[in-house]
Amino acid sequence: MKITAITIFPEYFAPMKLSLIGKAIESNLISFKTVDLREFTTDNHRTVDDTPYGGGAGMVMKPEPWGEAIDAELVGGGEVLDLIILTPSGARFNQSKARELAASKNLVFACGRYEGIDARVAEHYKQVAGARVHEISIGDYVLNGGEVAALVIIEAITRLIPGVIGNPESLLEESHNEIGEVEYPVYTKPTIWRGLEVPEVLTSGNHGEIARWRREEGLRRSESLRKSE
Ligand code: 6GU
Repeated sequence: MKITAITIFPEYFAPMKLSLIGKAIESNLISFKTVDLREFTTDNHRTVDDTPYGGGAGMVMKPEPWGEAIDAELVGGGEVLDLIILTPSGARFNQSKARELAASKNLVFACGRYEGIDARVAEHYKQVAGARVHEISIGDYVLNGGEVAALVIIEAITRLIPGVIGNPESLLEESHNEIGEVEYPVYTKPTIWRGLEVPEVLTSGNHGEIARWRREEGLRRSESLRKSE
């Protein structure tokens, strides 16, 4: 999988060299690069934004640099390009979208800033053969830009790629939770910590009882989460 992030702040992606993702890049399971959007401007000030048509507060990202930067990722690519446009007004990201995108060979993240990217950029690439456009939000709150959201999505996607995480069994356990069920509470040694004990069933050695307890605790947690939503 090839991953590209187009941004005016490439430094935001420094954490990509850390931990499991960093190792996956080193071992060529995935490749990652940033593209500085300003490299695709043509004026002396390297302008990427302008005032909104129709008026209003804030600035809008100009379409031309985005078009040039994204086109550069399309050339020579036999693989379909999945263009992910990060925007608070996109479709909410979830585990099933992560699974869908984990099958991509070529992911390009367009990290908008200010009030967003001129809407014609998404419109244009929806009509381009060889590109699939995904307008995505990571939740109901507003961030300063798409960079942090892109990092979230990259982590959710790459850990689904075979070989990226050390223990594939944990992926199997998690897959039970895609219908919105959260996981059961977990414990490790010591059995008593600050007066709090590990539930007895977990030290009983009775695997049937343990499985049942975990199922019930998971359900209990999901129910109380749903009520607080
Ligand atoms: Cl993808 N971008 C921005 N700017 N804010 C967000 C978001 C994305 N997802 C939630 N809030």
